[in-house]
Amino acid sequence: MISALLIGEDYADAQQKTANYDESKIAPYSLPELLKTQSGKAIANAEAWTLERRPEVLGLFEKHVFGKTPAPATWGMVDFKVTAVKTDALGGKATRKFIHISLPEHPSWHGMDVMLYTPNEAKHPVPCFVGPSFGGNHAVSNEPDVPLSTRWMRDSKDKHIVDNRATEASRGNESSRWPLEMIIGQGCAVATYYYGDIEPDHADGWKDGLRAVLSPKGATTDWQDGQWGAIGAWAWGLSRIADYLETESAVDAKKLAVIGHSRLGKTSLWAGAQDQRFGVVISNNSGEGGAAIMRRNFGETTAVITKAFPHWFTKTYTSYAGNEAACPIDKHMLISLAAPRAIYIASAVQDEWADPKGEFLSGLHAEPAFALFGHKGYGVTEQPAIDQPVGDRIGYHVRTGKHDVTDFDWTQYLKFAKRNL
Ligand code: GTR
Repeated sequence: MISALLIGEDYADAQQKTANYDESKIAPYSLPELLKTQSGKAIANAEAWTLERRPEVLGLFEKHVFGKTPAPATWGMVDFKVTAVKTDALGGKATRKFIHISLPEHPSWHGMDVMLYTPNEAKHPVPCFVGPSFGGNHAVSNEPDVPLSTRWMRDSKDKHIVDNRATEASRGNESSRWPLEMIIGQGCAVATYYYGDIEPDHADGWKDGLRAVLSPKGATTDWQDGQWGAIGAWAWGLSRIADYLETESAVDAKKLAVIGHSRLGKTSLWAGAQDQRFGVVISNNSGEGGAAIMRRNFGETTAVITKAFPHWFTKTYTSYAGNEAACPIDKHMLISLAAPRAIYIASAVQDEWADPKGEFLSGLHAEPAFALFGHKGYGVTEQPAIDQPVGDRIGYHVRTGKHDVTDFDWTQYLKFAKRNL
């Protein structure tokens, strides 16, 4: 398997030399019909959507893209332990808590460490953003007393990851993507965890993670079609944070927004699709395998992503490489799974690899599902100008700049979440 992976120079070539970035070279395609069941029955109202089509679409994503999340009986009890509380975090503006989440029936899983910031000024429980990080809690926060993650991380000179471990110099290296003071200043909370707490992000990472722990064959599991991949496992972690937040008095657990960037944007979409406690779902530059229409041959393709990152998906997904038309889903259907809740899709103009237009189109073609509930989508049919957010129940913008999460993005998410939660 390893030898077939698309890595290093081959991956750079796929991005820079062989990928199509020419709109006129996109072959014509037709999207699977959103408001028709697989057996051809028209879906005409919200009830039929909720009872028939939504579960069917969710099942299609389980079967063909992300795999099925095991049933709760598989993991059993979930334990929450508050390990530290600091009431004067962020210069006194916030309370910071660490919560260790573990599975008492599966002690071989080391558990996950959630970092929660809540605003001290709040008089009532507040809305909360829930999202995974690439670099760990110490990378999200600049506060020097945040414990360094001790989990596996990909070596990186820039991020000061040495021998697959974070170092003191890694602190704050993701903080520009998590403007904690701005979020707290707007009266919202934020809860995050390191995605590697669930599973290290490489082809064999699952052997040292939750998927092996929960699988009867452990690290010798031969993953089958329809069984969960890493994205499914990371998304599971987000739902466990929601479980905890239901017990947290500073947070209004009826007002949760799930957020993620890039591969973690794919994760956020999948968490939001499965777990309807997330009233707002946010996809930041999620691209291929996320919000981008897979039938558009622009930027990253199914062939590239399933060769570079097969462990993210269920096995079946690979069979759609170069054969997207055979796949019974496209990503407008992933967006539609948020209905009647609210969803925001964000692109960056220089992030062509993620196909900004394809990300826009998935929201546009999801609108009929929202309309069944009387909700408006974008309110426009063409991709808006740069830095011009649009949308009501489905939000969208394409911002200036590169693949990243910026204050501009967060400004829109805060407005959108407050309006829709
Ligand atoms: C890229 C991958 C994208 C995106 C990104 C990221 O290499 O091709 O689909 O997920 O990684 O997560 O940063």
